[in-house]
Amino acid sequence: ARLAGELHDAILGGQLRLLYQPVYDLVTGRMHGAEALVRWQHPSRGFVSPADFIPVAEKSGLIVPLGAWVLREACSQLARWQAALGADAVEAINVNVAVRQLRETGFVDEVAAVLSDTGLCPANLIIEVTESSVADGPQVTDTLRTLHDMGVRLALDDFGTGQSSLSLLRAFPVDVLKLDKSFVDGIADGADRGRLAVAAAVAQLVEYLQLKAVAEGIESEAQLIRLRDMGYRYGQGYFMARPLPPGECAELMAAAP
Ligand code: G
Ligand code: G
Ligand code: MN
Ligand code: NA
Repeated sequence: ARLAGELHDAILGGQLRLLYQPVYDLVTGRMHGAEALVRWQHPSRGFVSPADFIPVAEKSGLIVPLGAWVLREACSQLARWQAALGADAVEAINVNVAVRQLRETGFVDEVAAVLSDTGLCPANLIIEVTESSVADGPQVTDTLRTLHDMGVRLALDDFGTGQSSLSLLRAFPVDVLKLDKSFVDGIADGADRGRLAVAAAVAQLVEYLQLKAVAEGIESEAQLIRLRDMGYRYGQGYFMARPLPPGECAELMAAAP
């Protein structure tokens, strides 16, 4: 409760920051986009990890104003990058959206307003949702369909870890599958045939369904090569880049091949 109160002040008081982790095209080596990841610089507690405060924000409902701030700030940042470096320098911004936000009746209007205010094309925005939020119910499914029909792209985050991955793909207009890091770990040593099989099956599924595949949490060149050979066109991970402040991210964009 204490943390929730402080989080409320943090949202209003400008203690939140966004870092951006590049998403690379593994074939061309170009930066395709970046995922916005929120950070909280607390005045006395110091750095508070999103792994600690996002669950608090979800429980208290503060995720709604917090998420609204993240969405607007991330889209504004992409618009600034495109204005400074050209629209070809970076195509997409990935924003994590919690199920509580998707349940709000005003969410679609909020997205439309942010796109209009920032001048972004809907396809520039990739909304990341988890499998459990997609399975929340008809209202959330409706919201996701409306966003997809507007041209906003939808990514299923942490893919492969949920319960009902395959049936979800038929019920919901997904554009991007993000293979969870747990399947990427150890993929180059062939440590675990089960995880390897999931990674390969997801790559095939993406090809059949004509989606985009992003492999998350790539930490070595051997993993990158293995995943690219499996058919993963896009990847993210510490091997390429950590989550970065916007200026450092822009330097990597400007230095693109
Ligand atoms: O950046 P890091 O790996 O520490 O993030 C930890 C968790 O917090 C991840 O599950 C990530 O998806 C989540 N997260 C980070 N930023 C946001 C955000 O802006 N909104 C939501 N809903 N989750 C976020
Ligand atoms: O749940 P979601 O996939 O949105 O969370 C992404 C989280 O993974 C972020 O907290 C980010 O900091 C973290 N992350 C990104 N790349 C790597 C990586 O290569 N290794 C590890 N350990 N974590 C990563
Ligand atoms: Mn994510
Ligand atoms: Na993930």
